[in-house]
Amino acid sequence: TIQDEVKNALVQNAAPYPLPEGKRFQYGTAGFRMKADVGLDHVVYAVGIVAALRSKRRNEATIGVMITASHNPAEDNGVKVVDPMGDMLEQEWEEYATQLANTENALFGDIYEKLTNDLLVDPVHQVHTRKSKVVFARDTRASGPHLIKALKASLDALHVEYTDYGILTTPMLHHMVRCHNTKNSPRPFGEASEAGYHKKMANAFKKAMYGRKIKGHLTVDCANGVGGPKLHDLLKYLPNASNDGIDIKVVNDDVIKPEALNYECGADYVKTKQRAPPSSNAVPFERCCSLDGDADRIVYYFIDDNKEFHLLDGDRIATLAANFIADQARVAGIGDKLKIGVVQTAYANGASTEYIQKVMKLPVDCTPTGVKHLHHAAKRFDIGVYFEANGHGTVLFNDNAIDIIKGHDPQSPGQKHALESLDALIDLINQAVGDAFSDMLLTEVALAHRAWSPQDWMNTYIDLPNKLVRVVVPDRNVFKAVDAERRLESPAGAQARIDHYVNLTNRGRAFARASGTEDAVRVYAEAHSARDAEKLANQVAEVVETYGMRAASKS
Ligand code: G16
Repeated sequence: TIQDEVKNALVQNAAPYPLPEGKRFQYGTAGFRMKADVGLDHVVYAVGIVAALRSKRRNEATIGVMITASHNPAEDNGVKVVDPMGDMLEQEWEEYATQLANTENALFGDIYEKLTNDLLVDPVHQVHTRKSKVVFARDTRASGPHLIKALKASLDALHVEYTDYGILTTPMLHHMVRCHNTKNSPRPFGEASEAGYHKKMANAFKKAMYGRKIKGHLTVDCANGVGGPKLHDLLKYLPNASNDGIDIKVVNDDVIKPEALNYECGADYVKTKQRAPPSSNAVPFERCCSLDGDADRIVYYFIDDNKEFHLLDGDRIATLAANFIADQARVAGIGDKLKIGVVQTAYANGASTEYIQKVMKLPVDCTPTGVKHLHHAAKRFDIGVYFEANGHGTVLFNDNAIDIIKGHDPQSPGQKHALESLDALIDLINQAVGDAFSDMLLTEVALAHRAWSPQDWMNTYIDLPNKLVRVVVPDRNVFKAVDAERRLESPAGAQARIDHYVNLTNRGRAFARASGTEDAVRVYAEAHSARDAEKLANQVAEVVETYGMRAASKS
């Protein structure tokens, strides 16, 4: 039967991608992530099946698959699935992905059949009449082409209709997915092509600028990743400095040397080390920013006259964006009609949270790490600004907000300008997912409207000194966090030790949580002084080490 043909093809096509012995794969914070050569091809093959099923379950909507390990080292890679509106795969489905990734080749046919039954998806229709649709892309990692081959192998076995977008940034792939699925809807997202993405961004940028001028140039560190070539493409569409546009200097855009990716540069390096890339030769007060390996994160920074480094991270972008949008809404005369809020994680600097609540008077929500959690929480507002401190985030406008912005009758030229700026922001800001290019242009627009230097931006509030530490333990999974990852539920006793040190620290706050993308536990600590923050971080790291070892010796 046709069903047998499909089941056999699934088993046969999997042959070059066996499940490695003794490995257990888990769909984590950002999909599957690991060293690229220890069975990731098997996982990617399985993800092809997940994407096909997901498409079918959503009435043949287009599903995205992105091959990237973002901020992780060059030898790693990973894969994640993008849902029809360009957001992350629905959480319930992460389990199917995990189950399939851990399936032996010989059982792929049977498990596929079982899932089609469980999910009420017709395996025969899937193949011959109404086809599943998948679009995919990869970043610049050397392991990408092999993994794409594995992906195509399972998509071919299931006769999926697919488009290979080649090399893209992660947010560009999310853009493509949403464009495909909203093509015939009342709110089409745009044109599902690279040019379509660049044009949409550039046009919205020009409108949102509204004749404002950007002071000086911006140096963009592309982490030697896919952001480099794609930013060069975007620049062809953006107005340049001599046309009232933006003067961008691209650095760390070497995608030829694979080992250069994320090495001593990029958003994760800058945020974690709290310093500029060693290769930077920025002069005092020059605006600089760093993207990560797949260009979905961005942080800003500058050095002052004393060569002191100042970081403007995701919290700063969130406050700048929320402030700017709330102001424009007030000027437009629609401020009281819109519920604006900010979503952060436990990594948000305490000073930023206080500033948003007390000075900006906006509500703040806290969620666990992972864009999927923040994105979901941001949907509860008319305009939800969400950012992780590491620079991953965006702003969501719901239908109510869009209707109000587009439908309001301006009573003055001032109101009209503000409404038009807000309208442009809806397109400038990538509504599907955090996007470093879009966040960069939003930041530039907001700074230009305020005529702010990075120092002015920095002056809005004073960050509490903080420290991030990475602790390697025998099994990170014994660390289970609760309360938006602010407390450890297990191992028993560990949280009490952390509390003990926190209580001894002036303005101390700290937490530990297992990373979802690296084999380590992360520790964050903040305090009134840098010395205390460092001390607290080291104390908590020691607690993690001790309890990690203890759990290992028991098992
Ligand atoms: C991914 C996730 C982010 C998360 C980061 C670190 O970022 O998309 O939401 O903040 O990993 O996560 P963890 O602390 O669990 O390792 P990226 O840029 O690597 O995709």
